[in-house]
Amino acid sequence: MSREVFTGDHTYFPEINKIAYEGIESDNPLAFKHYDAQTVIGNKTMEEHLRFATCYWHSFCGNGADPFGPGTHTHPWNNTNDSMSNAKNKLDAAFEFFSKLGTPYYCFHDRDMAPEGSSVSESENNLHTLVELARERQRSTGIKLLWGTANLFSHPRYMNGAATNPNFEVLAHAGAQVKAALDATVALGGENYVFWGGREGYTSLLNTNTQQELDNFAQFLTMARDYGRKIGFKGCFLIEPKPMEPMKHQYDFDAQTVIGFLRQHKLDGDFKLNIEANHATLAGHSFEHELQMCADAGLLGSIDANRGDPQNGWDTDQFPVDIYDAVRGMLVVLEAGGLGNGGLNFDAKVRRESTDAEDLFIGHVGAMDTFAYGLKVASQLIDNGVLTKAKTSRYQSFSQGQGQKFSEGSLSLEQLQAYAQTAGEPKAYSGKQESLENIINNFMLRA
Ligand code: XUL
Ligand code: CO
Repeated sequence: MSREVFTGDHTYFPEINKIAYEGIESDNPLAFKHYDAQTVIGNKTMEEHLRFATCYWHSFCGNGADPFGPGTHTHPWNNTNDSMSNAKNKLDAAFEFFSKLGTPYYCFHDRDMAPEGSSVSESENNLHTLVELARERQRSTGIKLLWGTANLFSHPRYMNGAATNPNFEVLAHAGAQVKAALDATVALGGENYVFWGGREGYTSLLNTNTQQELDNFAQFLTMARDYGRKIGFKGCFLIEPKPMEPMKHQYDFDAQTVIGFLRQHKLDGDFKLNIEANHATLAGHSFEHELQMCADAGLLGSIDANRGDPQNGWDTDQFPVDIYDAVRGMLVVLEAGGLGNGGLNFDAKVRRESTDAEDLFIGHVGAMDTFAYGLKVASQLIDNGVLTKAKTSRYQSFSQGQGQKFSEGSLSLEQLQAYAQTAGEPKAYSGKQESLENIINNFMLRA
């Protein structure tokens, strides 16, 4: 067991050292039990498979405020009256956190990193100043940008949407913000650029022309894609589906809705999807269902790893600790060939009542262990082949005889009818769900 001595900055989290791997016998809340960055699973290290990212907004901007009361988390980087000084301090705190925790990536919205100014130009200048500093911190720590994005939902001007706003003046502001956020992402070597459709949706059909809003949305994304490619962005554009909240109807409802939209507007060559676990469950799906829909379409881009609360119908953004969910999610990811340019971004926040500075580290440590465990078990299941074999044999009637002809498109409906007439009543085959579930449990209990 190596105890790495942390040589970086100790200003904002002086009590916390570099988080080390101590193995499953450890009781240290500030040590990894499963995540050992350099352990090789299959053909890659855990670090390369999982590509963990810390998110800037929940970790360094959120303060525990809710609709019923103000923040409960006091951040030492917010201690002056000057928003630019606070933003610079926050950047230092963020890079101290990433370095101590060992997430190789981070993600941010423009307004997380730099405050909005009183004009488009002032906002752009603020962002530019912070991006230059972030570039320097990235260079000195080796930490990289998984994705950048623009916050097109907090400012009151976006109350009726950004790219789907009924007023062109607002859409133009959103365009200016996306341009600057793309410039920032490229300057920081970002590997992806995300669009989460914050207020892209509507509340009432009585005042909404949905067709025009969706056409405008596609036009806006096309312009952003063209500009990104023009300035040399080689990464992936991502759309993050969510069915509701803040709007009643969100246009990017779920994976299949977004996949259809991207294909309809010929954006599927440049865009993939960023699947968030809590958004999946809000849409009435499971996390792994959403991942599978993307994988089937060849559009699995990245993951916002978190979880909802089974009793609450809103986006609680809790740290992912459900090891079963992680196994099922990682099975889809590994079978799809991995995350590619994407990663696992912890779009998660500590609870309002979790007020110690160490809680933010502990939340991430548990989440990283959960996915490291999921990766280990999923990889063992795939190597064993038991699940693949069961699935292949369930569909084997399409690999031979008339079934194969059907799959190849060389049977007519009349031929299907003629076949059914002679074949007799089909034999019943068990789906074996309980058996497969028990196999997963057995692998988990042994891991
Ligand atoms: C909101 C959400 C966002 C996106 C980025 O529910 O998930 O934080 O991930 O805008
Ligand atoms: Co998210």
